[in-house]
Amino acid sequence: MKVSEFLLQTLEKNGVIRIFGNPGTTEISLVNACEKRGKIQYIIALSEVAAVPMADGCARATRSLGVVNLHVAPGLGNGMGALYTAAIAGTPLLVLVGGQDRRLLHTRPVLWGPLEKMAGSVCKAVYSLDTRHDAAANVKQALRAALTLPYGPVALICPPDLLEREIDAAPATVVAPRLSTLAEEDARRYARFLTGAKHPALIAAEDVHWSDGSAELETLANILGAPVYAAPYTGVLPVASSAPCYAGYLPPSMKQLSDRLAAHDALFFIGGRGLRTTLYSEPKLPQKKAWIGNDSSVISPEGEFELARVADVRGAVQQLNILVREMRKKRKTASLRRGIPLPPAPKGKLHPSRAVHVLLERFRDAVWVDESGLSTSDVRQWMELNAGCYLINGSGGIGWGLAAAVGAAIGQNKRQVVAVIGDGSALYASEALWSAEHNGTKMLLVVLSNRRYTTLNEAATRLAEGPLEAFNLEPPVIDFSGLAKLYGWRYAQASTEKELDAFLDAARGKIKANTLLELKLDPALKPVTASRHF
Ligand SMILES: Cc1ncc(C[n+]2csc(CCOP(=O)(O)OP(=O)(O)O)c2C)c(N)n1
Ligand SMILES: [Mg+2]
Repeated sequence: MKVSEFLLQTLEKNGVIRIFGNPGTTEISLVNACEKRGKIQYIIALSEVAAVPMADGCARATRSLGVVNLHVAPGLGNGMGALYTAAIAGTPLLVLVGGQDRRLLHTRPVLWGPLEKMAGSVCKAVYSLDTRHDAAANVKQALRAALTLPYGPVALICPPDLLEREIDAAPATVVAPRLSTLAEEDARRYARFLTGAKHPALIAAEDVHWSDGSAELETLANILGAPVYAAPYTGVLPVASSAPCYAGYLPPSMKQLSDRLAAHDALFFIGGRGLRTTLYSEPKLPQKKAWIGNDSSVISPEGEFELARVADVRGAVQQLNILVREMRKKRKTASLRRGIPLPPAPKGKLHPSRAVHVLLERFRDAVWVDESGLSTSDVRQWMELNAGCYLINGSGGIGWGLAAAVGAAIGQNKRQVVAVIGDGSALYASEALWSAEHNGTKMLLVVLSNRRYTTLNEAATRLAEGPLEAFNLEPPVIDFSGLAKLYGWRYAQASTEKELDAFLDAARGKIKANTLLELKLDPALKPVTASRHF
């Protein structure tokens, strides 16, 4: 069979059902093979900045490998920002990069470029189909690497002349190495670490999601009577935010984070590679610390871990549950989520905090994708979502959320997907709206129109003398009804609470056609938790 057929059938045998991509001439043989076999769906994105987050969002929402196809050097270049995000958040992604026909490489054809170098800066490994003899092995090796923890993007460069070559190889499932649970003595050490503490805190990251370990983690928290915090910028909610043990997201600043954790005498990090913070402040985490997770490149936030083991997170937490239960009587988990009163309704206006609150109430069972700028901390304050049902970029790189939500909606077509996106963030890859409509999703996209880069103004209040004119996005006022129209979406707007309630009452928790709901906000009204932002 041709190498392209071998590639496709190997993906099929390993459970892949869709490839997101923006193809070119060099990918025609792959798209052709997809259409002919009719098993893997090739989902067209209108740009690479949309294709990569779509594949990433779909992978996270379905807890499975994402596959994305990018066109040679400029396509890979366009996708690199989002590949960076997938790498930081640790999403398993196989990135099929179209190469250039090697028979004319010596002429420096257009679209040629240093693909290995480019992909190597944002992927955990890069493989290439080099000859007829190693093609099958490299396909399998790239796939195996993508399915091996710690997850991240893995590139496979596919020159079109090689995709057309005949090889004699049988597609098969690949066996990725798995992590094992803790050695018995190590498990006891961890159990002693936890039971020896008066007020331990559990700090969870993406590894919990990928190992499907949120229920076990919740059990551990309940046995210990300990809260679970989501580590700053965790890309997928690791434990149900409706659970009494859920204590919220940690803020991405060491100062604020130290304050939040001050009452704890032991910190148990479950997953992650370290604490992702943004603006500098001195770390102050004198507590004893232990870590368990998938990635041995983890760094301790301050001082040293007492214990650190690479292990299967779900299995290890299950072991700890048994041991800790034997060692300690069940304690009651007191909720550490601080209640915050809603601000009063402003006359004739929509308060961003009240809007976020009511949306969360009405779409409790949805998959939420949040890139709501300064409102993010409000979303986290009130969300009562299931584990795995709240996604953020995880890297700080905006322009991911809208397209990732489209990928999530394509992957989870029975679930309601709600994306809450700032007006600035909504415009980096908005062409993903076309892919949503083309694939028949029924999403709700809420755009928070404050006509500002408000987050940057908030930062400028700390880093400069105050808000800056450059962060003002008017004139012209961006008319989101035009964006909805462009891609065949329904459009609704609300600038008062009454209008928002009317929309939500009519929807009754289920959106029947892709709808862009524009919330027209007064930029002077700040989200009530805005000060938690940095
Ligand atoms: C890829 C990328 N480019 C630029 C930025 C810098 N940045 C951070 S917040 C922000 C503005 C977000 O604006 P909006 O989505 O309207 O939310 P708001 O701050 O108004 O709540 C920008 C440009 C970034 N984080 N990532
Ligand atoms: Mg804005």
